[in-house]
Order: sequence, then structure tokens, then C-alpha cells
Amino acid sequence: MNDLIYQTIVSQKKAGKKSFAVLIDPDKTDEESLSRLLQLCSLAKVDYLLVGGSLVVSNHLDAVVKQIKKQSPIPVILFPGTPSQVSRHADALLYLSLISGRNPELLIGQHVISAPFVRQSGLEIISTGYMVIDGGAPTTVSYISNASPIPGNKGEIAICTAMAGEMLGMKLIYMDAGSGAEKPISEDMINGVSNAIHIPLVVGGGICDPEKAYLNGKAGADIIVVGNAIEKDQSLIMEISDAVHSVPVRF
Ligand code: 1GP
Repeated sequence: MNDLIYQTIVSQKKAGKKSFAVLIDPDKTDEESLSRLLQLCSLAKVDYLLVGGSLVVSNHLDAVVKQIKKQSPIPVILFPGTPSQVSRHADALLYLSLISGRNPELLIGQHVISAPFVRQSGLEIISTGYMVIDGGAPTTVSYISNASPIPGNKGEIAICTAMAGEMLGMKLIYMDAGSGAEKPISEDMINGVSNAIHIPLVVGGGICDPEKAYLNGKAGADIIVVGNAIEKDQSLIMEISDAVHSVPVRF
């Protein structure tokens, strides 16, 4: 199994460079709007395309990934909300364990079931400690996972959870306030977590303007993920990408 994408993420982190990932929910796109989105992502120098959703009720994940691979050189990373969201046409898959929750199914149970076909897919697998942070309103991810999120003002819980994830051997920590969160994760929490771990930190959920994306990068997020806001206004892609890429290097 190659680890090209992960190595890129790590070397960007080492160089102090921030990356911008656009989240594409296969349920909320069609061929034409995806085509437009991909053009904008290329122009804006988006670093990664994350594909997935908490539910994915349509069955065109494969078609969406194939279209992206045909039209865009940007790496495609699957961000599966359920174990069935695997497409061998992508470049990598975030193998998520919901370490902020106490639901054994999402910590390890579903992984046991999906392990053989995840391995068979030949995808680059990136073991990811997934932490849901309270974003002010119940989100699909907290409902589906049947697990309480970490309170937004409990930085020390987030720090200890991320540290545990790293020491258990996870390669990435993804802190998520959930898609469309009312309150994105505070810079304070991002800063605390980022200072406590050595592995790359992904942050997303409710980020809807370039300022917040910039501040998240400055606070220590290595990859900033935006989905919902871009679905509503594609012109944000360029502004947010510029903001993320303009975060000064800090070692
Ligand atoms: C959700 O982190 C992602 O899992 C992105 O959230 O859709 O709110 O940008 P948004």
C-alpha cells in the first residue's frame, strides 16, 4: 500500500504550509454542478477533495469519484460516513475511528466488518482519529453516531482525546463540528490540540468565511475543510483558498 498522500500531508505540515480541502457530498451534486465546482477548485489551487457524507442516500459515489478523477488532478480522499462509502477510484480513504464517542461500533465494530473490502480496494488508508466537537446544534453526524460530542468549551478533553489517538497510532486527527455547524470549533481549542500532538490536524464544520479559515490555520489546523458554505456559494472557494494559503509559516 502506498502512502503518497499522507506523506504529502506530513511534508506540508513540516514546511508549515496550510492546505485547503473542499468537501463534496455525493447526495448534493450532479454532473453539471460538479464540473463547475472542479474548474473552480483547480483555479483556486484547492489541495484536496474530500468525498463523503453522513448518509449518502444516493448510490452514485463511484460515478462522482470517477468524474472527479477524469476532470481534475486534485487528490480525492474519501471521508466515509458509513462503511459502504468506498470507491476504489479515489486516491485515499480516511479510516475514521470516532474517538470522541463511546459507541464501540464506530470505534472498532464497523471497521472489523469493513476491513476485508477496504483492504481489497487498494486505496491508500489513512488511520484517522475522528473527534466530533459540539457545534451548537445537533448535526447529522452526532445523531447517526449516537455519541455525544465533546463540549466546545472543554479544550482539555479535546487535547487528551487527540493525544490518546496519536499514541494509539492514528496518523491524523480530524476535529469536526459537523456539517453546517452553527458554531465552528474555537481557535483556542484548535491551538491547544495542535500544540499537544505531532501528527497533522484536520479541522472542519461550520466554516463559512475566509477569515475563520485563516484563523483556524493560524491556530494550528493543517488542513481546513469546507463543504456546506461552498455548496451555497461557490465563489467562496477562491477567497477561502487564498486565505488558507496566506497563513504565515510558523514552526
Ligand atoms: C463536515 O467538516 C465537514 O464533516 C465540513 O463541514 O459542511 O459545515 O463545511 P461544513
